[in-house]
Amino acid sequence: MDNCIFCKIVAGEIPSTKVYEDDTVLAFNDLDPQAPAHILLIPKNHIGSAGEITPENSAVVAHIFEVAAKLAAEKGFADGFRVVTNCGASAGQSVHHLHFHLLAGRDFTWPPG
Ligand code: DGP
Repeated sequence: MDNCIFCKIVAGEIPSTKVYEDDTVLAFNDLDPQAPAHILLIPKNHIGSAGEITPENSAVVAHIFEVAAKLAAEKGFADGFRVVTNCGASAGQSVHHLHFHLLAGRDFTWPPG
């Protein structure tokens, strides 16, 4: 999609520190880390947000969670990590391409702010 930062990262037009890639999913380090480990997991195909997940495109979401579990285990965070997606401006979504934040390496509070 034109003017989507994460589509440009998928296309290699914007550099990123990739930590995982396959045919449908890309994971890379967040530019502004909020924890010692802060990885973004995205579908390669553009989905605007969690609010646009449908029966037709939802398979990649399950795959993203498989990748998140694999990365957390590989990096030694299987005992405690957080996966979160912000949907809409009022929830803090700033990039309108579905992404899941995988955060680990520190304690987290609940509820989030
Ligand atoms: P959110 O606020 O939930 O939409 O999260 C967007 C995240 O994307 C935020 O933590 C910062 C990150 N981000 C924005 N632009 C870039 C970029 O060009 N590269 C990388 N690696 N991360 C980015």
